[in-house]
Amino acid sequence: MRRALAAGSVALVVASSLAACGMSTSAVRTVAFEQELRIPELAPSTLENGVRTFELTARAGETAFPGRDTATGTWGFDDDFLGPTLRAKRGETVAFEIDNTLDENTSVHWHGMHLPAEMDGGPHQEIEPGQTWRPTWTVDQPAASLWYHPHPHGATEEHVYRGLAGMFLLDDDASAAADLPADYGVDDLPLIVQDRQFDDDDQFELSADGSEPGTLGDTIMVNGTVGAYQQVTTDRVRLRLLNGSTARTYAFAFPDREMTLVATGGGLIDAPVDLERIRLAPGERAEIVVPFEPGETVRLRSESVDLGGILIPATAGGNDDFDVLEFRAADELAPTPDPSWPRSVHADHDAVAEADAVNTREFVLNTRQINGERMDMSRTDEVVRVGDTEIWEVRSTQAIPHSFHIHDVQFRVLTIDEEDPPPELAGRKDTIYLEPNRRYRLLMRFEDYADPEMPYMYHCHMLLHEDEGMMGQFVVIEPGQEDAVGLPEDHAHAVD
Ligand SMILES: [Cu+2]
Repeated sequence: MRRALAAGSVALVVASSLAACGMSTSAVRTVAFEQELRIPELAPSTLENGVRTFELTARAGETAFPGRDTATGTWGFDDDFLGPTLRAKRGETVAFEIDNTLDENTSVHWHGMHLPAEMDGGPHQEIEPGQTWRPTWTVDQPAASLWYHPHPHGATEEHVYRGLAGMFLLDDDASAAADLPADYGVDDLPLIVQDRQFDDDDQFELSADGSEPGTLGDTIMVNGTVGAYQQVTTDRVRLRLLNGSTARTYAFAFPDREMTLVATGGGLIDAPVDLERIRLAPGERAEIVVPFEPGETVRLRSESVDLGGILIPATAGGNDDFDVLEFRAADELAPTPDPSWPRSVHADHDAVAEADAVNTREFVLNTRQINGERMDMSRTDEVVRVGDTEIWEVRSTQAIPHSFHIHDVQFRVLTIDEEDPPPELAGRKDTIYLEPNRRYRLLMRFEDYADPEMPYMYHCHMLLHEDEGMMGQFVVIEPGQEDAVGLPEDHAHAVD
């Protein structure tokens, strides 16, 4: 069976015989690169008494995609499809008024953000139709390319697929002083890379045939543009890559040049690193700087991707190899400096030391369960003491793609099995792809915001898996507090 997403309803249609074999559609269509890349607008905000306020409205609309006879029912924030780019500085207090004009509950999760659990926008903060949600917090973390998307209980995949997603850029002293292309939409490009499958009526269609790790669409879009090109006017361009797909993992590369990695999902890395390719699973981000020659045309590609197991590629799109975005360089390119940036004044505060870890927890992902349990909104799985540094050992024991995302914190990968992580996994991150049967040791510190009544989430970011229960909850509490969400009897956590 397949789920066709019409404008406001979910219709079931009979599966094609091809889809019945349990494999996702894996061939990506070849398209002409003739549409100018859409650059999401920077969301307007007001600044009053140190509070930067944004307004967002989740709404339904429609979008005409090239080569389609019929407009596609899509959702967006303040738009027919996708949402504006939010931007704030470290130290600012941000506030939001978020209206839900859809006819079902949604939510807005600030992926990668350090913030109070009640502001996190997970399944405990759903916004009912016609209601307004007003979260607020003070930004206190390094400059980074984060994003926002819905996280309603059991319906995250569908809401993201319909188009509710946008980028959230944070700036700080180091990013402001960096020698990095920073002209938004010109040489500093937000790139939300997604795939979609269309049904016979040109509507988005989620597979419901048991495909792993979810629907792999045959149409690639960047910022909602299919077959996109971007004019280049400088000799280097910064790409803020976001894998905004629900299931597809990409291996981004250029056919003929290296890329310089400058930031992972949680912020700038210690020093630039040249890479031939970078793998990004759903929810992961990276910032790269790419050199261009005058007058050339070149395409960013996604190459066949190593998903960590010989059985995985054929069933999970790993063999796909396709173009993503075309760059058309002008005959004269303005020069830019070599990428570099100063150390942030907050660097000592932000550093997390392995020697400070007071606790190690283990997480095993298998069959839509984490540690043998499916998500239960009334169960607290882990209780963490505020201020503690911990190591979370995470592994998937199943030969299908899984990943691990932790709300509230950015972590550092200490080791993968017993080895040091590669450079693209060595910086601050909040989401990591889990190659099967490998042990990822993640180091993090739970600063601020103790709240015994409201949990944060950790989960697989393959959104079908998340919706089907591959998620758990943790609370952050002060010493002496007790978890008030409700602990299972066999899962007692003593906190002194
Ligand atoms: Cu998963």
